[in-house]
Amino acid sequence: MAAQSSYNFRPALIVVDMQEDFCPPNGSLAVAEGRTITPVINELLSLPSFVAKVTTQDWHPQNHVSFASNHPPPNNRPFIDTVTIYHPDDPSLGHYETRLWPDHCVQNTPGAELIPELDASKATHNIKKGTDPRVEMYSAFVDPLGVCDSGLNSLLQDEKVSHVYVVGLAGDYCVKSTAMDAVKLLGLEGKVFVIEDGTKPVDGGEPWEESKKDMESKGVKVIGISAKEVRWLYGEGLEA
Ligand code: VGL
Ligand code: ZN
Repeated sequence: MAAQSSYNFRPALIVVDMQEDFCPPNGSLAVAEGRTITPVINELLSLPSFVAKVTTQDWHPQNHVSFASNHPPPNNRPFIDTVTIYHPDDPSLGHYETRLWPDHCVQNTPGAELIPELDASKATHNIKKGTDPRVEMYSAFVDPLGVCDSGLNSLLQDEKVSHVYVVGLAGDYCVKSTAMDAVKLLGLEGKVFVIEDGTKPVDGGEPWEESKKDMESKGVKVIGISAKEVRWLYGEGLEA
């Protein structure tokens, strides 16, 4: 493969859901070691090479369909049970199974805030997602049935983004869906990178290995912080 040239390198950074509820010690849906990735993310946020730096926030109304508390027992155990979500306009337009969670990231509550140690002031944009109570939306772009569009796709298209770097929480849910949608919606096969040192999964071990394979099979590259694709951000390895 030819070296990446600097004149058509227009990378974007997406920092997914670095919110209190996804972090120990008090988050209702805390991802193990979720806070520990913040220095890696802050280093990326400090780089001038990104044409857009987007933070996202899971931003649910209290009556959100993904909250176990909004479903009747006995099949409403958080982390364990699932529900079927139908297209809100017409069930024949599509449906999907989705996992139930504890209440989390309720709009305008402390749990929905970005963690204070994240350098969020360096971001150029903030995207709120999961605001429609009727649908689950892991991707920062759209929900699985195309009911809600966050505007992120048109934002990145307007900036003529050539490569997308995705970090944040959780690796196996919102980071994964966001990265796969970046490939699909922006047509960036092989140019969307999940930096593994900048994410943590809900389910580690073998499920996380499977998630990484799913991403790779959809044109996402899962890379480490020392990869050449990260060095490009420092102007290294780019041809004039
Ligand atoms: C997420 C579960 C529920 C995430 C959001 O940000 O990965 N996971 N809502
Ligand atoms: Zn959520």
